[in-house]
Amino acid sequence: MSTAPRVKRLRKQKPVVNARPLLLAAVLLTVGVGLGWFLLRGPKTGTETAVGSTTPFKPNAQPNFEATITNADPAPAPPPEGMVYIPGGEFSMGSLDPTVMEMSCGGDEPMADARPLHRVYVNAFFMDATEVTNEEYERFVKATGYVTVAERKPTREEFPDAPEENLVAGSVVFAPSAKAVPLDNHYQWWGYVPGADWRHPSGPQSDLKGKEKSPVVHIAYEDAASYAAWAGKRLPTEAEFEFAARGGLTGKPYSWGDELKPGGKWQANIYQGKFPVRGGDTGEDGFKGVAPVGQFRPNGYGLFDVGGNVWEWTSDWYRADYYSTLARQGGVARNPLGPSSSLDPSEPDQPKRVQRGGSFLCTDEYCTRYMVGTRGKGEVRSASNHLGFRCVKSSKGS
Ligand SMILES: [Ca+2]
Ligand SMILES: [Ca+2]
Repeated sequence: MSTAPRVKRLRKQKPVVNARPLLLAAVLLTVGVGLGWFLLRGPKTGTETAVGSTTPFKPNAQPNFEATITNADPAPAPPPEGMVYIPGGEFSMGSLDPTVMEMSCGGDEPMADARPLHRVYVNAFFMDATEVTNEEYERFVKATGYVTVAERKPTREEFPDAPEENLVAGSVVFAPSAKAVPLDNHYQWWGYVPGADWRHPSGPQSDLKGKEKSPVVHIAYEDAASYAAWAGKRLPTEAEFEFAARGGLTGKPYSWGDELKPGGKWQANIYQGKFPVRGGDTGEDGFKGVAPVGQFRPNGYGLFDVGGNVWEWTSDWYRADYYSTLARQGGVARNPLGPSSSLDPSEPDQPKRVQRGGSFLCTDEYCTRYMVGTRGKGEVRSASNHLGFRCVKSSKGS
């Protein structure tokens, strides 16, 4: 699943829908959302490899999960409203290869960027129990007058080569195909829609009536970070997100345990049915498309929707080799903040940050990134209708 970044199309295609150039582009199929922006802008010079080398880490044997060691300290204070206490501790971060685990519903992606498993420690913190909702984001916008990236007209400076008619504010929206298509080109089911933004999640004719408790979407990285700063919070690091999402469990494939559908009951808002065909989403889990937050059982820390519903931004830059770098260093990585720069080998010119959790479009037929140790990524100026966020707050200040 993934979204397309906004840029790609701007440059080369005639505008049909175009736009912000498509900013969208997408990025690998997995990602949450993608990039586009840089395409429009033109490649950056030199995507550095500030963290580690790009040489794959090849230990003699892949490490397996070791026990999660949860800090025993009690919460220093009652959690702020809407947040839960995450005690912190040490855990094995990442994912085994689901394609060789004899697991059903693991999909056909090896998830190489989520290995090797490595030990990580994170301090205690507070985390929003749910994804940030439309009504919460509206309070921020009313208080500050903030305008999201999707609502801004792309500038000639950003996209010097784009046709003028493509420089239109908008965002990427899932557009189901008329019939079954090969799952090898996400442009078949993502389109850049002028006028799509957080207030108009499906396009200019849509609105937020009845969606007050649904997660806000069409949120680029800076839109999420700006909200967090206003709220006196911050975005989670990737390590914080995964520690929290695991809910105190050790090495489980899902934030709720071992099985995708224990007792025949869906545990998250993902996608059932033929993907990405129009009318293909059967909504067997109770929801076709996005769901209001908090509709499924929370994990062990009281967090809702850390798998599924909408993808969520983290503050880490994305590098496919970051886990290898940490593993090479050995020991326990303490409160890792991610690499100092981004490098996705498949789209090296696009600055991307890590996204987590998968969305209502994830399915074991195509993208299983609702699995708790797996990773997504997205170009920082791109958004879509399945990308949102939640915030954290350090338990002692910061
Ligand atoms: Ca669903
Ligand atoms: Ca989510």
